[in-house]
Amino acid sequence: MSELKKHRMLIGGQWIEPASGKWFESVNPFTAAAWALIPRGAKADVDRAVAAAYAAFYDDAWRKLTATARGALLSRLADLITAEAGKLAEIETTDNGKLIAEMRGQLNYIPQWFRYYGGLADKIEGRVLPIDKPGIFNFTREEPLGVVAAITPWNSPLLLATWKLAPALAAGNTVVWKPSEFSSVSALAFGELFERAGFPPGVVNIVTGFGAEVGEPLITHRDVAKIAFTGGDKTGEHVYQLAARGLKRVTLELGGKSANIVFDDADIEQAVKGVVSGIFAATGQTCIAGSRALIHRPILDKFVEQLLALAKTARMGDPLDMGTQVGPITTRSQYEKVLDYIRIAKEEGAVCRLGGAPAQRPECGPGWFVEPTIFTGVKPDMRIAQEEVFGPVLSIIPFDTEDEAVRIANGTVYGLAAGVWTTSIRRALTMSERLEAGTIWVNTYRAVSYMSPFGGYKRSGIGRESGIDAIREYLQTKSVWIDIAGNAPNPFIMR
Ligand code: TXE
Repeated sequence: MSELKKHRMLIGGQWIEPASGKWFESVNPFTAAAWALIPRGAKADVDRAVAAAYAAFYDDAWRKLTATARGALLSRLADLITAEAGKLAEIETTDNGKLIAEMRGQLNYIPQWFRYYGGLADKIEGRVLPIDKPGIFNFTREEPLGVVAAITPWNSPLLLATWKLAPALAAGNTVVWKPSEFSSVSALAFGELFERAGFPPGVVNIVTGFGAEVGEPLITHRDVAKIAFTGGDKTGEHVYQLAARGLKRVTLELGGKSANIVFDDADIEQAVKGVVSGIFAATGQTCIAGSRALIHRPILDKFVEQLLALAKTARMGDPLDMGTQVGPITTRSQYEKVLDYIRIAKEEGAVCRLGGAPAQRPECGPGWFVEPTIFTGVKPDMRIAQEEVFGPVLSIIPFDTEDEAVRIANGTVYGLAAGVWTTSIRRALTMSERLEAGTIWVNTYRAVSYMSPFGGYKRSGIGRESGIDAIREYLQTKSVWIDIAGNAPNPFIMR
């Protein structure tokens, strides 16, 4: 344990040790061995970080920066991330076991968010309103909120943090970021780049540690104005309740049980690839996992046969190897949760057609691997078809009509995304209207962009990330009234 690197947290521009004097291990999911020591933050560290962020918010070094200069900082940060992308991707893979091929792709793409919101920083405009009161000039200003708490998960650690940090900073807020306890090393390496880009001290602070010890004091801190959270829906509900006590602004990006719907007129080969990518890419550990494949009954047998054939070819193994297609599960508890759901599905009567057990392949070593798993005979109301597994487990559900497909797809508490595979333009449009989800993909799956809004319907979340409008989640509107007539009307009645 003593050979592992002891990391420090970023507070007020200083790299500091935790007040508790305690660290915890971050475990590499491929080797199942500890590889880094993470500072175990607590309330005292949160108080310091929020004080630093609060002071930075009111400090001229940040507040008096022109919006254009603020944008330039974000753009400089984007250049630094580009230069460090390879190194950061390797850290992420070591920390969370996601494929290096995917993490490199994310790291190379992340700078676009900072460039996009950097460009937007000096286009945040108020309006002059043609007010109905004579002698009044009325205009609006769009102002930052103050200190934003960003709480992020382990599955795409830097990408999901970027979705919060880029608009929050472009809008002129300051940030205290609590990364997941399972993926803190990349966050701390990322933190160095803010310093190097020239952000004033205290504008971005990072406190590592656990949800109850760091997350809760952060959410409930009086000087935190807004919470931007990505995680599971149960934690999200708890975060929402805590934030409500302080009447804080909240955006939540939570999980899903997304349906990938294949009609009999679809290009089957493409649809098979789309369904595989929807559930087995990222080992199913993604909020947008297409964990339910809804298949039109006329093509059911043919589709399942082709799907099994492709899924069987998935190469498992070291996530740092560019040729690996399915990596380990990130945490031991998540590994156990996935195996638990496989057991539940079998008990519920679903038929396991592929996988359904821990991987015993030599190339998987001691890591937490679960075989790509496919169930048929799944009924829409089974737990395996209703609850988020967050692993490589696919439920196949047949349907006969468009109405039935819509009913099944919309029949969960979630609404993050849905996929539709069809060559009919009418079907593509009607399904995209009828499906209750924040993102609809037609003849593609798992596409995201800094330009396009992302977020959930129903229990999948509140608010949107990415795209122009997402910056409004980090702004508040002020209405300014100026009397230009110079004659006060009756002071005893409302003007
Ligand atoms: O997530 P948590 P976990 C889903 C997925 C997964 C389940 C549990 O189904 O199996 O959630 O995963 C912080 N106050 N998703 O336990 O708990 C925590 O430290 C404040 C979907 O890893 O939601 C971490 O930084 N913060 C998802 C963050 O919340 C708290 C991504 C997320 O952790 C806290 C991850 C508390 N009381 C999991 N408790 C997605 N939408 O992509 C925890 N945290």
